[in-house]
Amino acid sequence: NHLSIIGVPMDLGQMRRGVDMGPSAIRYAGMIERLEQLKYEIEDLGDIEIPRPKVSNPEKLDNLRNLNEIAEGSSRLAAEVDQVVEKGQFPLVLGGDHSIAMGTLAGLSKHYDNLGVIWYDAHGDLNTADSSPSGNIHGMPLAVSLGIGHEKLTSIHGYEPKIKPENIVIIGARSLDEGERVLIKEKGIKVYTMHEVDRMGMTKVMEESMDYLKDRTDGVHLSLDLDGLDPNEAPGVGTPVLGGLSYRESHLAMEMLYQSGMITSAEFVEVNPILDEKNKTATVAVGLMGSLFGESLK
Ligand code: DIR
Ligand code: MN
Ligand code: MN
Ligand code: MN
Repeated sequence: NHLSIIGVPMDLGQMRRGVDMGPSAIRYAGMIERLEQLKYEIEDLGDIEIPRPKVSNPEKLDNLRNLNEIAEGSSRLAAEVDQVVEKGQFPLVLGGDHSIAMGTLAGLSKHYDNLGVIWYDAHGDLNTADSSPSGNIHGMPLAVSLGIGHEKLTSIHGYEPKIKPENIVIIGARSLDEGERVLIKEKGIKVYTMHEVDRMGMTKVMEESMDYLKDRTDGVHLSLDLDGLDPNEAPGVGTPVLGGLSYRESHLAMEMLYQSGMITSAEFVEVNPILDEKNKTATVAVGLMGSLFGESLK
């Protein structure tokens, strides 16, 4: 019942500045006060230091923009997350763009034989330098964590792979690149696209996802990209995609995860207050944390 909060002011994994202010925006939206009411012991460990790229026009080394800085920042995050888990505490990581998930998973996964991952996102984040249309590393962390990608990234924290394809569930996908579709098929990764959410309803999607992960994993990390939600409800994200998960579906999902008791770590990423409307997206993120940590249940 001890939450350790780690901010990661990372904006190098994509092209739109401002997402490095995500951790501040989330704190400003009242996260600590909200979680304290839920009888958790909260420790805010502050922000990880992220190296700045040396040139104003970021190098797109091998179609991997800011590779070295991201690898370095992720290693620092991995070390911090590792320590938190070592102490038996729950790591709650605040992004920052989604490239930080490579570091989070690197720090977590050595503590588990079969770490499960729920990837709540409009995107698959399963690109490699070869398949990426953008060269943006925030579109690659799930592939990297499977051990697929540039060695500087797959080897973060000194081991690979971090996770197994059969321990992943992607929820909310509606923008998948060709190479990502191939990888999903090839590895048999479980995906609930918006089509399935619409057809089955969020209740069934979550029941199935949790059933699926329950027997095969010994811990489950929630990696929640705010662009999984519809941009009407979470406008402060760098790559909005119409037709997303609703506010209510998302709260339901968080409440069901809380009731299951299976979540052992979490991260909330891609909050960009510069692109936001009056800090709406950070406020949504804090609300979802409230539900994930048991707010709405008596
Ligand atoms: C796209 C966008 N698939 C890419 N990815 C995003 O650049 O790889 N991930 N926005 O969150
Ligand atoms: Mn993402
Ligand atoms: Mn996304
Ligand atoms: Mn390798």
